[in-house]
Amino acid sequence: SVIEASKRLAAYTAVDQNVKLEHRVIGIGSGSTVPYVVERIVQQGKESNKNRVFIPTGFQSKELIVSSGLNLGDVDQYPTIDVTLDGADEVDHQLNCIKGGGACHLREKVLAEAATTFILVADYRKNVEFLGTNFKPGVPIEVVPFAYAKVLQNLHQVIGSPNATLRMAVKKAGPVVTDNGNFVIDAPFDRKFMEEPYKIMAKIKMLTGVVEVGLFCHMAKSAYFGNEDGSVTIKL
Ligand code: DER
Repeated sequence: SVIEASKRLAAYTAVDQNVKLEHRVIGIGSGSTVPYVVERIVQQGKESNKNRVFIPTGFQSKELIVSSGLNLGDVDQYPTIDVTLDGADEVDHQLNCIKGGGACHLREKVLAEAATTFILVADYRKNVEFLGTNFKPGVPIEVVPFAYAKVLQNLHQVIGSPNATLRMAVKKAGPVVTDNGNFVIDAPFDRKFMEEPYKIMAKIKMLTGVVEVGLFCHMAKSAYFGNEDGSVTIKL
């Protein structure tokens, strides 16, 4: 499909421009775009990859690294990462992004922060001027199960997201449970909040019981978007 082709284009371009031979510790994100990142890295050949180690951002990411025959590492062993490549749900013109559509944003943010260089790869739907333009579920928030009702109430009554909801699973009864054993709340906000995502991220983060917020502000070095016409847009 056009969307899959644009994901592959973004991922291949990002790898070609940012994953050099001297990069040995590489963070791999989650979602449906990062498999193309791994595909392109594998194409760099066994010689290039034999001295590298790849750090996952969750179960899916770990499975992807292992099934691709790449060396698996742990963020405990490699607290500093040369380059992390990850997908995103939306990216604005300041490279702020919504992440967590795949409920993996806690470990993703750890590896984004640990990376000297953090690179985003996405299809054209994610390239927006303001967060919330296309990605309608809202800001993903990982919360401890014990506190989810309280966090929901605070979002509804205090923070300004009256339509925030607990993310329910599709192929499992009950809520989505993250790789860390927590729940996810999706909190939509009006455009005015999304003009200063850092402010709303900080407010949400202060709510007792919140583990991590799916707003990554001022973290990415660049973002690669594959376009429908086969071109690539790079935001710096
Ligand atoms: O959950 C995440 O943050 C993932 O990176 C995900 O949102 C990326 O989505 P994708 O499947 O469109 O790459």
